[in-house]
Amino acid sequence: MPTIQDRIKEIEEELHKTEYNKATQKHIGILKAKLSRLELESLSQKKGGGEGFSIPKSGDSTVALVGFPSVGKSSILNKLTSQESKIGSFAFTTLTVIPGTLNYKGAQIQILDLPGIIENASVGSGRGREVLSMVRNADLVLVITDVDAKGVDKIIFELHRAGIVLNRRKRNISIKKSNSGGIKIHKPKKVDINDDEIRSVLKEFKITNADVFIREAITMDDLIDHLRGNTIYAPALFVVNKIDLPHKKENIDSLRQYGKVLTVSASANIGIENLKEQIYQSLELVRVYLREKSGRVDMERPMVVRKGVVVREIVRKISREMLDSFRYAIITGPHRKQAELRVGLEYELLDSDVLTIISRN
Ligand SMILES: Nc1nc2c(ncn2[C@@H]2O[C@H](COP(=O)(O)OP(=O)(O)OP(=O)(O)O)[C@@H](O)[C@H]2O)c(=O)[nH]1
Ligand SMILES: [Mg+2]
Repeated sequence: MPTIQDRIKEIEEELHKTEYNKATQKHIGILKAKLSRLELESLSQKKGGGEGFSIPKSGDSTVALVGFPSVGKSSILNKLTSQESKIGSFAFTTLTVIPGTLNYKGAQIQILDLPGIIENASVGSGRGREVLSMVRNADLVLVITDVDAKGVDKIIFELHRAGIVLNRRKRNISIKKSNSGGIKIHKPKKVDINDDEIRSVLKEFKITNADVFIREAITMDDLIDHLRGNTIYAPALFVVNKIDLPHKKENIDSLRQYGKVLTVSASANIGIENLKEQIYQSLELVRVYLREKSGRVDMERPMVVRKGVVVREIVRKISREMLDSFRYAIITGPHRKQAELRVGLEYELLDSDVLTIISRN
């Protein structure tokens, strides 16, 4: 009997052979759905190994450095932080996760230098599965290559197999299973996959009775990622290191299809400040300053939180009691039109806001 790995390989080969067009869309959808299910099965068969290295999350957010061996991940970590991860001219210099901290604009950003990943990492080559499970906890992924800019498709493939999707957001899909009545599909016109295609993918996930609500334009991949469950959607930057070496511009440009591309040289110290700024911006962090009772504002130590944060989350972080006795908050800040805003718990904060919390008694 063929093993799960054999079947995965077979489907991958067929996918590779099949050209994508409107006529093959359904067929490809079914293949991808099958692949997704087999991968889930193979993950659940393997016990252990997927636990990850035990590095506690620290700081305001976490960034993972992912790439093939020897592209310069450790060199980049060392430039971004004051960490000294070992650098070597041979592959697999880094054998475990080395964390460092980037202090930037008041934020403490944890950077994880991971061992180089290789093909089939997600199915257990090297310590691949552990590396990938660390990536799942990251708020931002930096995919690192050298100036050859090769292999990014393979890295994206391995990440996807491990349930990590880069630079694509979660779509508004919900599926309510029922006991009878077949598949009912509710979707807007702009959805470019037809009911027949949707049904065949659902069938691969053994769903035959359900209400499917699709509320925006989606692709087949979005549907499969939803059905697979447990998918992590992370923003990513593509960093080309060793730009001090001779290189072909078109190789680097070819990476732009995946997302924002940055060129750096860790050893020649090129582009590192820009990389810091881009990391900071991609994390969409917001600094909130607190005005103490005395009226003093501690400009040295802002609270650093994700964009979209509301007053409630800040107050909650300070203390439970503060939340219980909350009356209102006063906001001032450079991005506010009014001099002073009086707001409640559900009000969204902007970068550089100064917050005064008014409590009962
Ligand atoms: N020319 C050049 N060489 C670099 C640069 N950055 C790193 N290197 C060299 O590339 C080699 C690999 O660097 P590492 O930082 O150890 O690479 P890594 O990605 O951490 O490798 P693994 O831990 O094995 O996955 C070393 O010999 C570095 O000196 C760079 O910007 N330019
Ligand atoms: Mg390394």
